[in-house]
Amino acid sequence: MALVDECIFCKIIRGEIPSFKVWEDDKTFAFMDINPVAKGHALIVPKFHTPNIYEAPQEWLGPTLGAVGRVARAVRDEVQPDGMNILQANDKGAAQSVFHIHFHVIPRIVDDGLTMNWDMVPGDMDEIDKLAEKIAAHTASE
Ligand code: DGP
Repeated sequence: MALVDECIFCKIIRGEIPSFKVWEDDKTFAFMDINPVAKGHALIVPKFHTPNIYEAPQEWLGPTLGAVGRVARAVRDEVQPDGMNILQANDKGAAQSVFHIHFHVIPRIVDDGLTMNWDMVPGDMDEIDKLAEKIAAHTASE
């Protein structure tokens, strides 16, 4: 594992900051976004600190995308949305706010009006906690 001290997602991976974890293996970690843009919004990160897609080593991207698929299927099964976007932002022009590469799993509903950028509004933590448990059960049973 190659994590750094000052990164918020590295702290989450190390368990220094709490998170609603839905998946973890030796190379990847997934947790609910605490500012969800949709019910079931989750984040998947490698256990390797790298800021973006340009710098991410290939050997970390493969396992991370594998975990993205696993979590996406789990969120789909639990939330049953009309569709799903996988989003990954690079640099400020793309509204990246945390500089540890991460993939958003964003469930979509027809005509939900979501756009590529969104306001950071904290979700209902009890609701996120309960949903995380259900999604984690799906990811574990794959
Ligand atoms: P981006 O803008 O693509 O860099 O997305 C960063 C996301 O990370 C954003 O949707 C909010 C989320 N986020 C920021 N801080 C925390 C945190 O401490 N915990 C969790 N679970 N999510 C966070």
